[in-house]
Amino acid sequence: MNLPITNQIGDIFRGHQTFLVAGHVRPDGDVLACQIVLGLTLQALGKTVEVWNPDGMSRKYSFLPHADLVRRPPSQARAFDVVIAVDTATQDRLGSIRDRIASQKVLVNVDHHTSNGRFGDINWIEPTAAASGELVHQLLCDNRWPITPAIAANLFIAIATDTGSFQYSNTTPQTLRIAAELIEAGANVAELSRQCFGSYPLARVRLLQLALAGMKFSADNRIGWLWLTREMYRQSGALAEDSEGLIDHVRAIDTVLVAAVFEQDDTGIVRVSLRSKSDRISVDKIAGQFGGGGHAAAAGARIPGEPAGVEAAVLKAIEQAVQTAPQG
Ligand SMILES: [Mn+2]
Repeated sequence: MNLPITNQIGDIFRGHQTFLVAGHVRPDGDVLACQIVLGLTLQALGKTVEVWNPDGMSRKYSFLPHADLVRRPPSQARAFDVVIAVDTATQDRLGSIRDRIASQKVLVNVDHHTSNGRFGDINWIEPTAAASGELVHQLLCDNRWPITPAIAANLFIAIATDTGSFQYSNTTPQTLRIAAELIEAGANVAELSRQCFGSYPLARVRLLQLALAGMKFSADNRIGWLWLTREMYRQSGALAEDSEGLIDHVRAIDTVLVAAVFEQDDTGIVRVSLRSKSDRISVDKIAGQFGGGGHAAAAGARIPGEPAGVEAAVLKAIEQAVQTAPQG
């Protein structure tokens, strides 16, 4: 008999004792909240559990209930019965966690990225889910594990952040049904939204101010992009995590179909984030040309090279996609 995957994962949870919940570098709200919820659920089952993110808990999401569960990996490797990777498309994205796992019996991979490399022993990859938080919610429901107010708050933020507050095309009727259940289970929408979307550090706005000054457009203003330079970070006092969501200011311009944000890191790599507002332009295909991936409406890549050269190559690929997109 083939058990549903949520029950297979439930059996793995029930049948083992030591667990690691792992999430991707440069964490977003979805991965951090899912990591916390899986950690709380395993604790409630009486398991020994570690929750590691290579970058630790970000300042932005430290309001999440039980945020202190999320730790940076220790310097010494440790052995676990089960490692659960959540919201993490490739093992690369686990960063420093990879060499801090001495051994594991089972690797469980739970994610909603189309590009997920299916690197687990058990892979639950569901690209129709708006957020990994939807999958974690289903895992809890199918196994009749309780959704406490703290868990509801975390899952609400997981879904609210990955859907841009329920605005992006990944928002489905099911997304809103789950959100409704989370509100019934104790998620306080107004308070959580204020903490998540209405409490930006001033330094982040200063960074935005500098970046918008250099914003550029092409293809009749259908493509908009900006750079976040190290000099801008220095001047504004912003942290790397403050860049999350800045792309929405380009995306939100009426003529823009594809928005891009470029950022040079310290290792000669340019990080590119892409957003599409057209269901005829899939930015994961553009990112894929440069070794990246993601979703149709939101994707990214890390590209080695000089800033000007990378910008020109990416812009050419975007222009190609915009020009050849079917009209409708
Ligand atoms: Mn996600």
